[in-house]
Formats: sequence, C-alpha cells, structure tokens
Amino acid sequence: MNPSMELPGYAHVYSGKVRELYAPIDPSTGATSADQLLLVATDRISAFDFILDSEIPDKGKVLTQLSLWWFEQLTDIIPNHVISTEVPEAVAGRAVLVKRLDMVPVECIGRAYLTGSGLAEYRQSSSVCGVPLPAGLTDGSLLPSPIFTPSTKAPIGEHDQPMTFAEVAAEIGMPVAERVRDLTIAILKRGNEIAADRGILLADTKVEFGFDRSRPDVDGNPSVVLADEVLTPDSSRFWPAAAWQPGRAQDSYDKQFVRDWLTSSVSGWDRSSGDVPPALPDDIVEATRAKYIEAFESLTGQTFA
Ligand code: PZK
Repeated sequence: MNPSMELPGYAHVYSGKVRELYAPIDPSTGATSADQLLLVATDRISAFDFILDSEIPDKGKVLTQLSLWWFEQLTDIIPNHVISTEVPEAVAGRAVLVKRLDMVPVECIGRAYLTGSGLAEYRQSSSVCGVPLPAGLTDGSLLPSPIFTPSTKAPIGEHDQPMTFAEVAAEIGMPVAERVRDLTIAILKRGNEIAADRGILLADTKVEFGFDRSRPDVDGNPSVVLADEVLTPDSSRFWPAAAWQPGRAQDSYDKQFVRDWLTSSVSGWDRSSGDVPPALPDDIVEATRAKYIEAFESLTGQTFA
C-alpha cells in the first residue's frame, strides 16, 4: 500500500509507522471534519525498530478486524471511538471511521508479564514506573497482578520515557489518571481471560484514550473513550502460550519468523551495523501473514475472509 495514498473525499493528516490518518472532507464546504477521522492500517511491518521494505499482505485488514472484534468484547468496560466501517473501497476492511477525540497525552501501558523495558527497569530498581515488584522475577515472569506502566508520548523516532503514576496525575489530574489506569488494567485482564483459552498470552499492551466532548459523564466532565486499535499484535506483545518459559526471551507470536531470518547469517544483515534490514524472502512473508491470520482466527473463532 502507498504510504499515504490519495483517498478522494479525505485529506491526509498524519503518517504513523504502520498506519495513516485521514480526515473526511465536507463535500458542501470543502472543510475537513472537526469530529471524525479515518484510521487506515497499512500492510507495513516493523522489526528491530525498522520499518521493513517488505509488506505483509492483508496485515492491515487482519489487525483492523481483530481490533474491531476486541472493541466489542470490551463494550461493558468502556465505549470506543468507532463510528462506521463503511469506508472507501480502496481501504475496505483496513479502515475505520472514528470519532475525533481530545487524546489523553499519556501512553497507557499495562503489563501482565515482565519483559522488555519493564524488565530492564525492574533489574535497576526492583520496580517499574514506581510500582514495587517482588524479588526473583525474570524475563517472561507472570506478574502477581497486571500493572500500569505509563510513558510519555514521544515524537516519532524518539523513545518514550517511563512515568510514575504521580507524574501522570500531575499531567492529566488524579480522577482521569485513576480512570485510565483502572481501564488499562481491566482491558488487559479481559484480553488475557479471553486469549488464555486460545493459546495466546498478552504480555503487555498499549492503549489510547480520548475525551469525547459531546458525551459528558455523570459529573458533567467529557467521558473517556477507548481509541486507536486495541489488543492487536502491533499494540501488544502476543506470546504463544505453549512455548512460554520464564527465564529467557519469549518467542513472538507474529514476528518470530521475521526476527529469526533477519538475525540469521543467510539474511546478510548485521543488526549492529545501523544498515536498513533487507527485504524478506517470500516464504518468510507468507509464514508471517499466516501467523496474523492464525491469531485472528484463534481469538475470534471466525474465518479471515
Ligand atoms: C489519533 N493517533 C495515532 C493512529 C496514525 C496515528 N479518535 C481519535 N481522535 C483524535 N486523534 C486520534 C484518534 C484515534 N485513534 C490517533 N493520533 C491521533 C494514529 C492511526 C494512524 F497515523
């Protein structure tokens, strides 16, 4: 897919690493909508912090359909920003028309298992984002209960910095900080309750919230709405449950073939060189596509059409 393709009736507003944001144009005034956005998931894939030259066919469709399914599984926990899946034919299945929100300026991360930057922080301080943890945890350990480990929203290319809960509260106010913390944990818990039966562990997840000014809550404040995509392999670490073994780096459900090939001698790529990774061979692309479809079908019980 073209990184930011022309979509008649829509103005391109932003390019993410693997997704694109558009705003509908009002046909009578020619103005871009102030209350709607079109979120488009491309087939781009990242690995080792690079956007690869190879795309994974249907990845954007699979992740969009998975996210829509999760939104439905979460409606008793929180309303979401989805307005419609009626979108231009060129982006059918991979785009969603959403309500434009005032985004909460914090990355809301929940962790059920310890790995990645959370593990690094734990090894330094026995805590993550100010949350104290028991001794003896290792890479891949199940945490005693899911924790909220927020971070700053850094511009593209820069790295997010961990925040304490007190820092979040100072930025967005204590009532909203408590609300997004509790929601992040509830979403991750519900996700793992559902995924557990289906061979997938959700190690951690990043969720995005926004305020809906048109929808005041019981106290008259703008209500908090779940935005972006939710519980996809791009927003969450998916681990194959059967291979889970704390004490080592876990296999990635979706990207393991990509990582193994890129770091094998046959790829000719040296991760420490700073060079961009080479294009993926067709069999790695196809095996990776099959993993995204397998995750969708295992979780939803539906066939990916
Ligand atoms: C919003 N992003 C991230 C997503 C990208 C970038 N409902 C909303 N209202 C206002 N803003 C956003 C959303 C949502 N979702 C999301 N940035 C702003 C993002 C997809 C593609 F390029």
